[in-house]
Amino acid sequence: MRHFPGFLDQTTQEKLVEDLRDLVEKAPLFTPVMPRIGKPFSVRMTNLGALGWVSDKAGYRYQAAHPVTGKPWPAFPESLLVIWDMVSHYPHPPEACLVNYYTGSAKMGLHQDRDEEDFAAPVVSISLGDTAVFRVGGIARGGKTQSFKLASGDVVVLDGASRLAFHGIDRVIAGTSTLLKSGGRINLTLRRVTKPAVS
Ligand code: MD3
Ligand code: FE
Repeated sequence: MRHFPGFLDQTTQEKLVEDLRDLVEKAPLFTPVMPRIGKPFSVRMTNLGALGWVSDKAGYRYQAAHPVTGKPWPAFPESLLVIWDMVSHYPHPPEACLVNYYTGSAKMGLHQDRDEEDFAAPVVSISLGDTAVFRVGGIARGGKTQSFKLASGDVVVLDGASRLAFHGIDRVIAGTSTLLKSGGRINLTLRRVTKPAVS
C-alpha cells in the first residue's frame, strides 16, 4: 500500500467536510447490517457516485439507489475526482465513494474489499477527523498483521499486492482532531466497481 501522510492541507480538508455536509443531507447516513444475521455495523455509511456499497440481510453489493430514500446517490464532488487523478495511476474514473462515519467506539473488523469486478483498479482512502488505529495483514485470513495510525488528511492507495489485503479499523482516538465539530472520523474510499470496456 502507498501511504501519503498529510496529503490534504487544512483548507482542502475543511472544504471536503463542507461538501460532505450537503451530500449527507441528500443521502443520509444509514446503519448497514451483517448479511444473514442482521447484526448492525457500529459504523454508519452513505455513498456518492453511480454505485454505492450496501450491506443488508441479503448480502453485500453495489447498487445505484440509497437503501432508505430509494434515490440515486449524489454525484462525486470535483475535489474527489482530482485526488483520484493525482494518486490512483488508473486511467478510468471511480464509480463509488463509500463514506464511513465513526463515532464513539465504532470500529471495523478485518475484511477484504472484494465486491468489485476489477481488482486491477486501486482503492483510494481519505481520512478526515480523529486519528484511527488501522490494521493491515496479508491476503490470507489469520496471517500476521501490522498496525498504523491514519490521521486527518492522510491518503492511502491500495493497489497491486495490497489491493486484496485484510484490513480493518481497531479504534478511533477521540480528541485527536478538531476538523469535525462533534468529533469522530470520516473515511472516504474511492472505488472502481465495473471493469472498463477497453483499458
Ligand atoms: C483496502 N475502510 O470501507 S480504508 C472499507 O478507514 C474500509 O474506514 C477503512 O476498509 C476505513 O472497506 C479502511 C483504508 C484501507 C486500508 C487498507 C486496505 C483500505 C484497504 C487494504 C486493502 C484494501
Ligand atoms: Fe475495506
